[in-house]
Amino acid sequence: MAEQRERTFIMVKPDGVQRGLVGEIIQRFEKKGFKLVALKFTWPSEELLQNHYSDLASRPFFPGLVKYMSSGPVVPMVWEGLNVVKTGRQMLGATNPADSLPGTIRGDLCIQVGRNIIHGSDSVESANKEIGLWFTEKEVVGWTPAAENWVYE
Ligand code: IDP
Ligand code: MG
Repeated sequence: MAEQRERTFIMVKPDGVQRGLVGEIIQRFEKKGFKLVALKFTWPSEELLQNHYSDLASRPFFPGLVKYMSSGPVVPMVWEGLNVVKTGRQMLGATNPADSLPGTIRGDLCIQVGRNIIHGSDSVESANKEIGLWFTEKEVVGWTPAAENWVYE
């Protein structure tokens, strides 16, 4: 079904990698029932991050954001499933961890907005832009999990 093939771009930021939270974050999306279709470990360039965050270029925190995000390796991923963009954002919690509810990734695992450990696309359009920026078409892998009929009715 087409609606089960919605995709979102999720990325463990450098602080999430440095703090050893990659496994915990992947586990939350796996346990939920979403399907991993792409993943890599990479140290991104400032140029890629300026492009990724181009909507925020005029914001005062933009230079610090690019510096933070390019300070070490990150784990970009693509997850697929029904309403995965919106549900993924709910799983992340509010941008500022001071406002993120307990139970969300940011609510449980971080404290400050400038070290909020994870990125998630805010719309299907952003997801498509971000997936295209971080992955080639070949790197996004279509497959059918054995448990699919136990996740979807
Ligand atoms: P989002 O990551 O929840 O989509 P955006 O508003 O798109 O939030 O901001 C992108 C990222 O920029 C945030 O996740 C955070 O790392 C950083 N950021 C946003 N607002 C601030 C701020 O006021 N100070 C420092 N960093 C910020
Ligand atoms: Mg955003």
